[in-house]
Amino acid sequence: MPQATFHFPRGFLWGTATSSHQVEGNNTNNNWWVWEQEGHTVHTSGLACDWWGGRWREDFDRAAESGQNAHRFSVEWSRIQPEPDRWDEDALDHYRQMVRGLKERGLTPLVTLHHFTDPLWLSDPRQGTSGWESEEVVGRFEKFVRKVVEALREYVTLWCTINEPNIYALSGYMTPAFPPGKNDLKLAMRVMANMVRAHAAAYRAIHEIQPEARVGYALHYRPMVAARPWFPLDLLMRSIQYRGINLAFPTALAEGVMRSPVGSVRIPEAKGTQDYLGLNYYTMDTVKFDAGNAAELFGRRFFPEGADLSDTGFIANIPEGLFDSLKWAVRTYPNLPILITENGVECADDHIRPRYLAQHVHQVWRAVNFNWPVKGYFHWSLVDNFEWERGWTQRFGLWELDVESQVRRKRPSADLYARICTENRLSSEMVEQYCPEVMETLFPA
Ligand code: IFM
Repeated sequence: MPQATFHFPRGFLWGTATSSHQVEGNNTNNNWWVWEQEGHTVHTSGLACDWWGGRWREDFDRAAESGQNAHRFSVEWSRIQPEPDRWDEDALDHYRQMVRGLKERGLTPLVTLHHFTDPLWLSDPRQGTSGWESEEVVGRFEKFVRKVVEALREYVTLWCTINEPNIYALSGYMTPAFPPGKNDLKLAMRVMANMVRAHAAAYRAIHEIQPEARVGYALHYRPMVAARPWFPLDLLMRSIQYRGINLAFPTALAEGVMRSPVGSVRIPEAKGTQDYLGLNYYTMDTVKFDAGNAAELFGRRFFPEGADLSDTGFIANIPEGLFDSLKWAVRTYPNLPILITENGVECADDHIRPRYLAQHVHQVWRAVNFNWPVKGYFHWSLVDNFEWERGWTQRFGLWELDVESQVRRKRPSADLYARICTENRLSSEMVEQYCPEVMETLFPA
């Protein structure tokens, strides 16, 4: 068997990512809590991973003991600003303890300021409203961001303004998966435009308070290929879906113009408002023309036959897609540092995760070897957490969670990731031990 090692540069960030609503529990004052109580999700979030009850400590211990040197988590707007004119200083103090807790354990905090959830005073599913439909949200978000940055600036310099604005807008306004459950492409694009404006305002506000800050957002990027590359309608559908899902937000930051299938919006203040690109990559789609699928603009996205699928078929293990995503990022924003802010797979018995992890880390290494400025990798996720409309049916954790008892159990891939993080490399010996089935692919004889 060939012996080889893929080394990473010194100072590379190795971490995991989480979000407030998915791990904290009892977030009763936000739009997702109401959405869950109304029966739109498979399960309810309940106590989640009980981080609000203090279990973040033991999970941060797990992250630190397994060699991670960074952690991405989000603060919950509805806790910090429970009403438009009231700040909860205890909640801010709780987050201060968390970021201090990360620092004490040697982990660099990456703090996300918006990760899908809104306070009820801003967005209320009972009334079918979301404050992101109105431009007023820009000033409101900026005010919230200023408060958080002032409170945490002693410990945090790495900020992510908004997580997956494309998914927030499309899942809430094209499919009924997210609140407010509307189906209106124009409104989706208005929401996205307001997210671009809010991001730009937050970017400036953070730099004003903390000039040394590094500010970005996390884009859910989905590479796509046409099912039949010789068939013009498949190519057209691929292009519409690809641009609609992936490009609206990034073009706004690159050019100051948000381009979408329903027109362009000039947002000049957004141009250049990122110090790094956060990339969330999970999988890649094949796209076909489908005359019967008007809901998705006559395109159908699917995985190729025989794909290496996750438990519920939500993700196909296509590591080359991560390399393609990084190539797109480097071409779109030459020289801009890139963080892989999420990457992972749902698998309860861990049969796929070790190979998914090794194969994706290998693609990151390839990118680093082209001298592309990839500075870190955050695996989704540290511990099983609440997966939105899919409830607890999908298990993304390096640690398994028994939701009832709150007991955590380490999965084998946690040990593999610990080796990668601790040694700052991926070796043939690790692959041989944890996922020998991909030995030949990663280390061909
Ligand atoms: O759990 C989510 C996360 O909140 C956003 N990105 C995708 C993850 C897996 O579905």
